[in-house]
Amino acid sequence: MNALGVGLPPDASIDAGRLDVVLHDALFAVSAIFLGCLAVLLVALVRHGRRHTAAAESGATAGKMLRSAGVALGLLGIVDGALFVNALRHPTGALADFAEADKLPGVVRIELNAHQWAWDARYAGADGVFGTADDVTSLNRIVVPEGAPVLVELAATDVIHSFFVPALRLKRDAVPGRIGTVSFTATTTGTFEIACAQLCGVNHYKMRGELEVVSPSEYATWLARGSDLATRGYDPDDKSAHWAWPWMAAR
Ligand SMILES: [Cu+2]
Repeated sequence: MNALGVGLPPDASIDAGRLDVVLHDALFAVSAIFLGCLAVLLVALVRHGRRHTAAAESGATAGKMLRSAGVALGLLGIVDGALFVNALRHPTGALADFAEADKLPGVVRIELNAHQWAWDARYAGADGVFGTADDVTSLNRIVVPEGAPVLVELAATDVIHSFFVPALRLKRDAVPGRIGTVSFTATTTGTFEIACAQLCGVNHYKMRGELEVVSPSEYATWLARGSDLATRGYDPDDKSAHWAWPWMAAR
């Protein structure tokens, strides 16, 4: 983002830069095509004025068809070719595959429950199992360590919401009745905005949260303390607090 507040927010994940390249290349390609179309229109305006007598249209000839096909293929090459080349230029690792990424060392697992109008986050705690007394829960705030792969399972309990973290270039719908998945690796410590990107009711605008990226040691401290507090405050009769689901149950 520049001084005028125009452009993309600062990137804070390993994937953001790759997406920015695609966005910028696509914008460049679309702008070039747009200017080309304008130029053709301009030439047509000048050449086909009042005094211009149109030559008889002879119908589709092989030459014309070849020319049209050439233009169509050229446009396809410019737009999709740019996307394809960028996809090859930055081959992605295991994070493209959620089940594969789940096996990575140091992976952070978060269950995120979207509802009108907040984000409920849950960490499995010291025992690594969701839905137990030592689960760490957090409202409108996700804490993750810098440099670690983070996997998020995303649910919604009422209407469709959308988990959007602009600094990560990450957006995924949270659909009632389904568990969605997203993964990211944050590269910069700091606090970043979480927004709901799907109009979900009158207080949609309030559905903001914070993603806090901290050092691995700070994260370990935060999680251990949260797990400890959760265990001591655990109330087995408070059913509404136990909204967890088994990790990777949807697959
Ligand atoms: Cu929402």
